Amino acid sequence: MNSLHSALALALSVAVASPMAAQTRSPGEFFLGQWDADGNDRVTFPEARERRLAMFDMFDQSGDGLLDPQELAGIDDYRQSMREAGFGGHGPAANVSPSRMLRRFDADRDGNLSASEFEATLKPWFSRMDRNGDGEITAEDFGPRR
Ligand SMILES: [Ca+2]
Ligand SMILES: [Ca+2]
Ligand SMILES: [Ca+2]
Repeated sequence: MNSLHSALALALSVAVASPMAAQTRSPGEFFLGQWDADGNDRVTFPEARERRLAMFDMFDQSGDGLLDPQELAGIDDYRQSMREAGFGGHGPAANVSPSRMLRRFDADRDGNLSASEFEATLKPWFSRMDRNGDGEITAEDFGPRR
């Protein structure tokens, strides 16, 4: 049992346990539940960074400190399973395929994403999620665009 599979199992068990709840919750609640480490209803940049680096470890199955295309595809599968479970595309790299991630973020062009290359994906993602630009992701950043 590796950590990726336990994450998948967790995602699926959550989906089975509460298929309706995911639909009726307020926008962003699931996201905040996942990313808000200290539970103050706001996801700060350091919180997002910490979780993203934990994700890196989770998906680095070979433990060599690099995400190869196959491991990146694991992220894609994970995201897909979350989407099928009704949780939308708020994963680590919503709507970015492994090859696109590599094209965009593989700074040294070795065909793998290192932790620092992976971390570089955080900033554009965070600012996209932080719609009102106050530097934190809160419930206000979800829901209909104004
Ligand atoms: Ca927080
Ligand atoms: Ca690289
Ligand atoms: Ca915000």
